[in-house]
Amino acid sequence: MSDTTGRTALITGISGQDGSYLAELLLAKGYQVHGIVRHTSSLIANTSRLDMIYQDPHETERRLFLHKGDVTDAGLLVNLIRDIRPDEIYNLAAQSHVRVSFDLPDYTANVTALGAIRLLEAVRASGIEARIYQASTSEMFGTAAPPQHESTAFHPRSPYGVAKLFAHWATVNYRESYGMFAASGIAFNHESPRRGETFVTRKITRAAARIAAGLEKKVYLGNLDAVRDWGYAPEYTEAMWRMLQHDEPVDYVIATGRAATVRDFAEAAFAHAGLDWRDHVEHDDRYERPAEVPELVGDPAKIEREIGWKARVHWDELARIMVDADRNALRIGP
Ligand code: NAP
Ligand code: F7E
Repeated sequence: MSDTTGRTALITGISGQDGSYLAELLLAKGYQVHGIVRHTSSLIANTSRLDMIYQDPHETERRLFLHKGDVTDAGLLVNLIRDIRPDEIYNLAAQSHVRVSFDLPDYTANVTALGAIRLLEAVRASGIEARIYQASTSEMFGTAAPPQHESTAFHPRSPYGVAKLFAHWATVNYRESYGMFAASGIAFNHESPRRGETFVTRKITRAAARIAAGLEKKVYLGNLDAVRDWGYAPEYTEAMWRMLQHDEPVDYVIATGRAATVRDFAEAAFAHAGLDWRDHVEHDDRYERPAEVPELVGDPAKIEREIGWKARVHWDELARIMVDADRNALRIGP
């Protein structure tokens, strides 16, 4: 790989799960890292996942810069990109919760779909030659039969999936229309101890930890039959970076290729906490979706062959990593 010291990157969604791991990775590689964080009325900014790498604004040697902003603000994006002149831009900002997107379809489209085209247009308007990573998703495949790969036909099943498909094709279109180095990673589910607490893996591992500690007795879930291909988030942010170091802008599926049901994940997580999941998991309709995506299992052959990236952590080890982290957070770790 080429020397990356002194390069500049801009990350939208830096405060999210992936954004925080990617910022750590890029800082370790010598990048100057800029991130967009949203305004909140109650906090200076929502940056708890960045605590490990926070640098005081008065530090002279600092390489992490956080900018107040929002991907719904086109002018902000243009001005920021003109000022920073990044070599690489990672568009991770999204309303990323599938169930929530059914309740907030307009908002989800504005952030997740239009946010991507605003960013692409801002790069074009600023006249710089930044390489752009777009965070596409396996949700775009929807009901397509597994294993899904780069040529599988899309059939999204939620406002989130539809919005991401718009952003995906916008990325392809700007690449083809203007010759921009813009590439989409079609990432399958990836998780970590930093996963939001309402996504199913974290909801399960957090509940297993709290039940083992005697703080709760039950967790309420929706569809236990859904099949997912769960990988480990820090490995997926490494894949994002590698895609932008490639000679050409190419779209890749990022996945482990292994399948498990929500039930399998719950069984493994509870067992690791010394519990039987059947004693603690109850069903609640409110966690079902108007349209479900039944089975997502990726075929990562292309990224393994062309980029040399391969997932190492699979869903059962991931469940153990996340349970250990949630138990440690309660100070009762193994
Ligand atoms: P996440 O934890 O939900 O993070 C989303 C980030 O976007 C947060 O930093 C959030 O800020 C920010 N954001 C939301 N609305 C915004 C707005 N209007 N303007 C600016 N920033 C905004 O998601 P993730 O799991 O890290 O995923 C990263 C990206 O990959 C997302 O685009 C997601 O859709 C996509 N993706 C994720 C997966 C997965 O399994 N994790 C798989 C495929 C694709 P706040 O912290 O202020 O909310
Ligand atoms: O659901 C089922 C649910 O919300 C996984 C996002 O990062 O990955 C994520 O989307 C499965 C679904 O993730 C509950 O019905 C059962 O079948 O953890 P999830 P997701 O919808 O797959 C994709 C790739 C993204 O791009 C998204 O941004 O689990 N499930 N019971 C439940 N899900 C939740 N959240 N809560 C439950 O109680």
